[in-house]
Amino acid sequence: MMDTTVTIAGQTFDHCLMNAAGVMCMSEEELTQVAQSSATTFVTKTATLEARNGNQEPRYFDFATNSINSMGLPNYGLAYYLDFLASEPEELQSRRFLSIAPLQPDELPILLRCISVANFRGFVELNLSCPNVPGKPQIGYDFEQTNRLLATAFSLYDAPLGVKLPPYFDMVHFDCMAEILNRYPLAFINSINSIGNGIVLNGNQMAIHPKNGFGGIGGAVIKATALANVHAFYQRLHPSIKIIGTGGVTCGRDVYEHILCGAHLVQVGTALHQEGVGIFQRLQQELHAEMKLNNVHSFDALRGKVMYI
Ligand code: RRO
Repeated sequence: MMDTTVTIAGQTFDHCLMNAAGVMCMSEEELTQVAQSSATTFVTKTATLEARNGNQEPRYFDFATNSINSMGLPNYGLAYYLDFLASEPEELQSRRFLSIAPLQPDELPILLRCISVANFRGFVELNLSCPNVPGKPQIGYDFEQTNRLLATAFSLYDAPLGVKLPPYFDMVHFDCMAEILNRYPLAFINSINSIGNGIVLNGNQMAIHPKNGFGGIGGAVIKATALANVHAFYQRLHPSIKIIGTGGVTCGRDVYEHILCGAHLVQVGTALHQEGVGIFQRLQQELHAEMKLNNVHSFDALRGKVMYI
C-alpha cells in the first residue's frame, strides 16, 4: 500500500499534485475544470482588490517544454474568487488555496479583512513574487518590506497563510529570507514563482510584447533552480512551515525529486498549460511507478531524504 497523503495546517490532501497559480485558475470555468480533475486541490489566479485586465498581448509564449509570460496580474478581483470559493462545500473550501497580492502595502489589511468577512478559512497564498507589473518590484527581493508585510498580516489574520516566493540565487539570501520567515507562524511557503525577466526570441522578435519582451520563465528549464530553493528552505525553515514545490515539473520523476528535496505539495504550471488537466493523472501514475522502483511507500519516507555524496 502506498501512503500519498499530505497534511498541512491540519488539512489532509489525498496526494500532492495541484495547479500553480496563474495556470487554469482565472475563471470559474477553469477552476471547476481543475476541481473536477485528479488534482488534489487548486489555487486561484492571484487576486487583487479590484479586477485587472493585465498587460498587452501577446503576453504568454510556449517554447519547447518552457514558457515566458508577462501577464501583468489579470484577474477578476478578490470578490469574484471569494464568491466562487463560497459556492463550494465547506470541507472543500478549507483545502483550497486563494492567491492574493496587494498592489500597495496598505491594501494587504483590506484584502485580509475581506477574506475574514467572507469567512474563507482555507489557505491564503500571499504572492510576493509577481515579476510582471511595470514599475512594481518583486516584494520577495526586498527583505525589509517582506518582514513588514508579514508582521502586518499576522497581526490581523489567524487562518492558514503562506507566501509565494521568487527564486533566490545566493546562499546568503536563503539565510536572510529563512530567518525572516521563521519569525512567523506561516503554514507554508511556495518556491518558486517564475524566474523573472528573461527574454525569449520568436525568430528575430521578442516573443512577448509587454516590458519590451522581458518576462517570467517557467517550465523544464527552471527545475534546477526550483529544487535548490525547495531544499535550501527545507534545510532552514522551522518544520511547521511546509514547502510547496513549484517549477519544472513535466513528469513523475520531477515530482519525486521535489518531494525528495523537501516538498509537501507540488504544483504544475507550464506543463499544465501545455497538456491540460489530464496531466495530473499521468503525473500521479508516473510518480507511483517511480516510488515503487525506489521501494518507497509513503511521501513521509521520501520527503527531504535526498542523499549527499
Ligand atoms: O500575472 C502575472 O504576470 C504573473 C504573476 Br501574478 C506571477 O506571480 N507570476 C508570473 O509569472 N506571472
